[in-house]
Amino acid sequence: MKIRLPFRFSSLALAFAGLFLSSALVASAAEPRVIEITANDTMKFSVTAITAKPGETIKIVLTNAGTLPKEAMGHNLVVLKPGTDAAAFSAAAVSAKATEYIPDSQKDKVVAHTALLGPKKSDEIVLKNLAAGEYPFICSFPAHFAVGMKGVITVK
Ligand SMILES: [Cu+2]
Repeated sequence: MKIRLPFRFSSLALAFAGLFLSSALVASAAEPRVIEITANDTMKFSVTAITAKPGETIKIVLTNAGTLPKEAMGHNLVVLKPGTDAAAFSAAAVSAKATEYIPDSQKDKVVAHTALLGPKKSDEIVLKNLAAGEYPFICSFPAHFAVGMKGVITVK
């Protein structure tokens, strides 16, 4: 009995270590990397370049840190498919107020988008299992793209 005890303890310890290790791995695979982006009344995204690895899942949290009303200074973050003409998307968005500046004619170009946010509001999008490519992102509120509310997610 005395001889077998240490063996039992060590195998138990190993089993526990294995459990901890596998649950840690599962947790890290399930938790996407979070990228916090703010926008404000000066019409700028705080982050304009994001890099990710193919297969990675990222969560983008957009916060409108401004104070002006949503009707005058709303912000969203629209991730477009690689190769999309972001200027054309932005131009079409001007007449899409009813759908919060996501034009029906361009919907097939959208990977994901946040809601249109008024002051002090946040929304998030999760981009799962990203394929390699350069994904433009813009704020599609009228004129904001032209002023520079744009960026790119590079997956490579
Ligand atoms: Cu904007």
